[in-house]
Amino acid sequence: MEEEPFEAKITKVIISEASKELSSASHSDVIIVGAGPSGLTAAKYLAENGLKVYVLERRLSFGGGIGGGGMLFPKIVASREAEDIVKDFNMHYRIVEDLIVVDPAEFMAKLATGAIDAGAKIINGIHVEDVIFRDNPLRICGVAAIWSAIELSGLHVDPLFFYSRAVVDATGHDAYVLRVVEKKLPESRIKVPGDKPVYSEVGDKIVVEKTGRVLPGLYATGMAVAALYGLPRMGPTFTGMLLSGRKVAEVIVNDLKGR
Ligand code: 48H
Repeated sequence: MEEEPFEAKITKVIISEASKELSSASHSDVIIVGAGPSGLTAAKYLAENGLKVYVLERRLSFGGGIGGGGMLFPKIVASREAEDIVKDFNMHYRIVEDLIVVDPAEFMAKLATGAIDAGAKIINGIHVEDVIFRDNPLRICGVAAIWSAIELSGLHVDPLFFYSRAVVDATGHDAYVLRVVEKKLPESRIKVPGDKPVYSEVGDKIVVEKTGRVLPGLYATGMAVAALYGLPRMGPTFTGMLLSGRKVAEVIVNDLKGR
């Protein structure tokens, strides 16, 4: 037989390696939905604790709302309470008027690198459309997902399943996973009123206080928490997102390692 053509090898390696990866993702410890600041922060701290973590992100990039800075002005700010997290991710930063200032490109890149280096896997182009549940007692044990391209095409294609011990809604203002549970599992009694108008200091603090388990197996972090509890927005300050991501990781580690 003739030597394998280079093009055939490219295709074969991509498909077989991606299949291995997706097969492995079919059963994990934690599925994080959304690769924004809270999801990526959670991913790093979870993976550092030895958990098998996948981040499923519907876009072909990561960072969620980071890239836009404030009204597209390319700087990210956070309060100094988050300085240890910024240091954990090896970000370059300046302190201006007691605020941490980071470039959005570095903020996104370092959050993703920190998560990846800790062992978490980020898979882009996957849209999470549903959850997997068990009843008596009610618990969430994974997600159903589809390629984002299929979702955008409007084709009726059944999803595949990613079973996990914990699912984290890190989808930001959309609170996509929580809204699915609100709509399709009324016995969960989850209501998602959406976030309140801006009150930055308060919003940044309560979002962290309220971060944690929503149902057995289901957790929320970042702006999804604000949407769930009707908390004030904080605008382009990322303190709450970083602290919320770290907190949800602590809660999950405690829950999963305790079992
Ligand atoms: C797969 C999905 C799905 C889905 C959405 O919006 P994000 O940046 O989320 P957070 O909560 O980490 O950060 C919020 C922050 O960016 C922000 O907007 C702030 C602080 N606003 C304050 C204010 O006052 O406005 O990222 C969420 C990610 C995005 O990348 C989405 O593409 C992704 O989740 N996503 N991925 N399946 N169904 N839904």
